[in-house]
Amino acid sequence: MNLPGSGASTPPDATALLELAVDVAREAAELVAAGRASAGDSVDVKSSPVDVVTAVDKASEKLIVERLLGARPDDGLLGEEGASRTGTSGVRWLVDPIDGTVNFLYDLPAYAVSIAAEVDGAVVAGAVLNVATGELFTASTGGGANLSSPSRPGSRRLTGSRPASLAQTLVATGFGYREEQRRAQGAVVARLLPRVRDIRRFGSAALDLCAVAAGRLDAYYELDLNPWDHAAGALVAAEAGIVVTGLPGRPFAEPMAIAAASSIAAPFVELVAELHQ
Ligand code: LIP
Repeated sequence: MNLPGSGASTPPDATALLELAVDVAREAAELVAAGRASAGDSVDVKSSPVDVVTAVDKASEKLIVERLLGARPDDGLLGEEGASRTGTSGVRWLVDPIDGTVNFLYDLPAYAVSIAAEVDGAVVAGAVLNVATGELFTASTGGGANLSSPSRPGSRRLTGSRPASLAQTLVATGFGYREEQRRAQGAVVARLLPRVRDIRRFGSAALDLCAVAAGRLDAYYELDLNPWDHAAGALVAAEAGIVVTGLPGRPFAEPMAIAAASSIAAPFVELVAELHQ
């Protein structure tokens, strides 16, 4: 979709921003899928020996940046692999070229291209495309959350799940890349496990948040995520009626990201707070 090429970007309209995010995510997903077999050929490390980035992550980000700023030259952008630009249009893109890079490296089918558009600091449109399955999660403010998948025609409106109690709640979480952080996070999981139905660790915050929106999980929490990890997925969850919040008195993802089905959100937030005292 070509926006008017007048040099000045058109005023931000959430639906138009979402369409652009989807178009670009689809193209980036093709590149990522084509690079899967050679993912291990070129791997660098970032914050720790287990925090990796592949040449495909970098190529995906380069393509996404070119497409988004090609269509909207006055926008800002922040990408996981270093792309950073201050715009003049009031729109900023939050880009994770491959969320779940370790899964990508191991060919575990849970890695996604995640693109979100923020207007004046608020996320208004988001697309998360699971490259391995082709499932596309989308949302725009007030427009609801939807899932379209290659195996089903059309798209499905997402409304989350309704677990009866905390003990019946299926929880996902994630861990950082630093040893001492992982030790602390492991200790929290040990205390959480007897209090909920079970735990899942899928390895992609963007897909975890979308799974809560789709009712495939009842709740998710994770510490110290970056804006590109959660921006699009958190909007999908919120537009599906999921409670998206931080610890009591704290904003979402500062530092705790919590997404929970409304039927258990209050006791779940309390429990996560208790375990992180
Ligand atoms: C990943 C997150 C995941 C977290 C991992 C990692 P990446 O992002 O999506 O939730 O547990 O440690 O941060 O690095 O694959 O883009």
